[in-house]
Amino acid sequence: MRDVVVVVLAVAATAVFVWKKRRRQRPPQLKYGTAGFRADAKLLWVAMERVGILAAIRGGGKKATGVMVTASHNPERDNGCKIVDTDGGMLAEAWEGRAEELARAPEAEVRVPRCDDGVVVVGRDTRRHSRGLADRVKRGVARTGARVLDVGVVTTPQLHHCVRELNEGAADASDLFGYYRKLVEAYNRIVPPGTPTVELCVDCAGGVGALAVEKLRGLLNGLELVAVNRVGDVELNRGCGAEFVQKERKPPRNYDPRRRFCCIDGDADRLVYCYGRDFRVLDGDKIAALLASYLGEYCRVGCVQTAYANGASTAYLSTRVDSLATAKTGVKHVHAKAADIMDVGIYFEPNGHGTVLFNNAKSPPERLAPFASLANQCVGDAIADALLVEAVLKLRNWSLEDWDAIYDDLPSRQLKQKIPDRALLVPDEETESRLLHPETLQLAIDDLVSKTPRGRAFVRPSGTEDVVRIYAEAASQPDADALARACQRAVADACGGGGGGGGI
Ligand code: G16
Repeated sequence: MRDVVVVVLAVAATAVFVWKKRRRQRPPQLKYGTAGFRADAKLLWVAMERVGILAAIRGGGKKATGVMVTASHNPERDNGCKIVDTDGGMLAEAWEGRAEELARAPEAEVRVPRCDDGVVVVGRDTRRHSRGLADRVKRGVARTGARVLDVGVVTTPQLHHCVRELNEGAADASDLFGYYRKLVEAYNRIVPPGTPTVELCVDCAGGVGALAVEKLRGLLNGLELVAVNRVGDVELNRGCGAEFVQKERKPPRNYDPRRRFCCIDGDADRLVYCYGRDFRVLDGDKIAALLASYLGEYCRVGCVQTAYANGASTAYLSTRVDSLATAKTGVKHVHAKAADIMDVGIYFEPNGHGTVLFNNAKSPPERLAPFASLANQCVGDAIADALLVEAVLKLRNWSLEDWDAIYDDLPSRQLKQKIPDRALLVPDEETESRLLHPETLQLAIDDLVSKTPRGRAFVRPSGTEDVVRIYAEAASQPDADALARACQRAVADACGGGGGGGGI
């Protein structure tokens, strides 16, 4: 009997060894998506080591870069990484192809250059596999000779901040002291001491944002932050958080209509607000409108939206900002455009991802200087954005209802559809709101839109989830729902989808 057990164990060990070896030799063909690699965590072990190598190479042996291990708004089982470039922003698009090549290469073909004086800042979210995957990133960095600066569990914007600070000469930004000090000092310069205190519940989606919220408790004039849905209270991003609330338009877990609420996502780079018993959502469009209307009183403001922006927000902004542009979905696209327009460039995707860029950062009008310190200049930052919103609401003396009333959203609906291969769908390069292929599917959508009062709809493959996203808006909610469902059926018919839909 003992011999049989020994043989079985030996066979199992050999099988695992062979499987691991094969996986290293032929890693999965991952695609660099909207915000980096993202997949089921089990598929990422090889890719993460390669990402460590790539990040070190990108620093050129001189500058700091960063890797954040996170799948952000995705379910707990997924993981991924966001690679942070030397300026603290997202990895330059020109490097995405190189990242893909490296992640997909058989081990025997990987050439590792020396990057001895480089630094790679490595951070991670709270997923159970994030620590192990971060270790793989570190192993990749070590292969190049570059130094690893492990900042542990941090929000994505905090990691971006560390990289930028290091490259701007900070000796060490890893304790995040400078990050919190900057937020607190800037906010307290806008909101004076003695301002009546408002409590803001922050639905942290079961993720890392709760740690940042706790750090800020008791430090902000007239604002008491309370972390709701902390790590361990709920399953990450499930039934709570910015993505759930914005897409499903349903209250997050532990919502209390008597309290002021905002919701962030699993790595704390997105923010939406919600309120009331009839549950109203103030999404990224409304945040952009609030900030643009205030800042526009003092300087020239430009705004960048994506095709997902609600038509009513576009109409509102078009009469209030000096420049309004549309970019493809993804922070990397909207950020680049916003950095190029007017004195202040504001971008927010409706899902809550955004920030305010002070393009004349060295000389913002005096009144706006603290806003320029408060707004994260690298990437969307849910915590910084919540402080911006609260500061403007206080300056305006507005309630959430006052803010919500600046315009009425057009009824809209977002759905998802799983299909066997979402690469079949090729959207236009400008705004991703029309399909170049399959043409018949685009014609079918055009036909559905033409029959819907004030209808607008488009479909595009997600770059973070294995789904096709469907967006529809119309004059009434039943019409928007019907248009979205009809587009969903059209996608399934054209691309062979079965099940996996969702959203309503
Ligand atoms: C990421 C990007 C966002 C984008 C979102 C959805 O967010 O940073 O800019 O809007 O994915 O992208 P897609 O529609 O391609 O799935 P996060 O918060 O998940 O990192």
